[in-house]
Amino acid sequence: MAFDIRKIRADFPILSQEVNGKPLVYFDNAATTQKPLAVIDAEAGVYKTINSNIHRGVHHLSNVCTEAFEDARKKVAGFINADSSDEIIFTRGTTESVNLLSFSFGETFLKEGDEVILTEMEHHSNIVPWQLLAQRRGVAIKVVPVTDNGELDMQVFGELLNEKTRLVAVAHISNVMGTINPVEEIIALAHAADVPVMIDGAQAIHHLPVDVQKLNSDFYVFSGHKMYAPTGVGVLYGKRKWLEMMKPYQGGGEMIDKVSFSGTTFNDLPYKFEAGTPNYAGVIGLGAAIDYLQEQGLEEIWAYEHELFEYAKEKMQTVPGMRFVGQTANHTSVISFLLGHSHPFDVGTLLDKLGFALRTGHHCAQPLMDRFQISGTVRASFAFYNTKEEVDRLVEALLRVGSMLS
Ligand code: 7TS
Repeated sequence: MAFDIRKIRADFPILSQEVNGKPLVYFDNAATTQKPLAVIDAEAGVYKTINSNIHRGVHHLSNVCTEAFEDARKKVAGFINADSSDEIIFTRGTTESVNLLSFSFGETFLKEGDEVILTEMEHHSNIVPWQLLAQRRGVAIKVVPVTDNGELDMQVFGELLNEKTRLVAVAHISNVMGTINPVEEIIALAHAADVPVMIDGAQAIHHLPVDVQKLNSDFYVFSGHKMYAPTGVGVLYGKRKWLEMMKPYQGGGEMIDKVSFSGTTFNDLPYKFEAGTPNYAGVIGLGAAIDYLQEQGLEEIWAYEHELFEYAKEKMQTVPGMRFVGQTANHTSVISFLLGHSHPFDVGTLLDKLGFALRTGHHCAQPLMDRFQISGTVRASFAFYNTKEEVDRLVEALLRVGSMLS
């Protein structure tokens, strides 16, 4: 299928508007992506036609809504090639998935003196839940450093792995630099030491093929809203053997088998981890996002994004004073930069006046900012509805902003 960018952009009504009197250029896709009509209509369609609480009813609407919800679970399982849809736990997003894992895995397997390995480039949501666990259970956190060019120091990773390590939790792609981490190698090394691995796929799930069985990752987490689906829905994939052993996270309806005051037994997977009424409209929207991506052609999307990213890197490099933060060969979708000695906030504010949506600041990765001794960056992040013309406009705008601020 030919990649028809005009047709694709027509699927995203939000893109065709003006901001500050200029056509909007949306380059904040790492924060959240825009939604195609197919997703908006699917979510609205739930409320228009089948809204009913799931799993509990004998009546028609409840059954139809439950079927649509479970159908979306199968689509997610297929999308990441999970062995079974029982291994797909729906959450509110990556953050809740990490909190679930740190709590349930921690309460089940970790004790004082055990170690968890993280990296210096993690998003706060893959740091703070582990720190809370560390405080609760006396667990130590070890951190893989980042090299000057923005890669993980794999030698130190090898040295940190030891008989006290219980889990490695690492981003697939850095939300600041776009570095694609060598997750296959990390998983192989960790498994050789009998240590399971959680991959934070928030920035990867929509930019790369993710096959959890091929990766052999024990856990893989991501958010719907970063992959063109509604906000408020996310996924924790876990291998059945771990999920079955893990204690529940939240208690409530749906996650139980039998409740009595003399003792409660829990439901089977995946429901054991899905207490309460879930965001079924969002989950059904996530299923629609997967359908939409597959209809456009994943290979075509990834090839287009790659070309756009390479184009942006090359063009942006020509702007005087341009300094990229993180320069690895193996990176994608995100470019963090500083412009001369200008404050990122000033650059972002002036770009906003020209119609550009870019993010500035620490990007919820303060340890990484400390590593590079900077307070923040300006970040451009791309999606398949962006165009080379938009990149050209950004470069022109950066030339203007650069001369205004110098
Ligand atoms: N992990 C990574 C790598 C992320 O980029 C983010 C969000 C999260 C976890 C948390 O995801 P959430 O959906 O639960 O919030 N990253 C960003 C960002 O870079 N700008 O805004 C949100």
